[in-house]
Amino acid sequence: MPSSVQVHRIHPTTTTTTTTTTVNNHKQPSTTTIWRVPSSINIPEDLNHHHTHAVGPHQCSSAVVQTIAAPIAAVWSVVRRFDKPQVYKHFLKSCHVILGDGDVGTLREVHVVSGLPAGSSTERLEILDDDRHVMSFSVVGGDHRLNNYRSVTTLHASPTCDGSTVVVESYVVDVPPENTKEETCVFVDTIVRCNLISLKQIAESK
Ligand code: A8S
Repeated sequence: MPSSVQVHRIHPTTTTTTTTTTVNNHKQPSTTTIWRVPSSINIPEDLNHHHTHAVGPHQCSSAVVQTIAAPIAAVWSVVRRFDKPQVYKHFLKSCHVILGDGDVGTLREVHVVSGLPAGSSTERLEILDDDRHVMSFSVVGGDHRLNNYRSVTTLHASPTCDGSTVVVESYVVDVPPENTKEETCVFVDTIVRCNLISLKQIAESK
């Protein structure tokens, strides 16, 4: 059966720079990679920097893109609710705001459904831009393996001008010591892809 769902694993453009850092008085080279979404994904110029991540040697970064046949306002009304991620993130069974009132700096604690290598996660709202449709959060604690996770989600009017919305969600995260970058990206991409497919279903039925 043909599917209208469009999800892409992005092959990024990266720039690697080697810098020297001093640890315990010893100079050590360390490599930071700058990750960018490829130009084939038409992200408006003023939003591009949100998907440009500095990726350390033990981190990985990727992005998922999803087209949704609903207006930006309908998609944004779901994405902007930092207090209610479980509405479309079906790996979450609950969410409680532990600090703040929905502005930048608000902290939430989410609990994950059973079967995943995680129990809970404490997350901080980093960006909520209602004009440009940008939201970002970072993981600041919890009981899981995705240390220093940070994601940015931006919504764009589709370049086909058919009233649909393109969602771009990119992230950077530490690679757990016992995993490879590839394994980590496959794991996270799968979660993000499932979330965006569910976001599509909810926004399209509004
Ligand atoms: C999001 C994205 C991710 C959430 C991950 C990647 C997570 O909530 C789940 C399993 C984990 O192992 C880590 O947008 C963590 O929520 C579902 C608890 C952080």
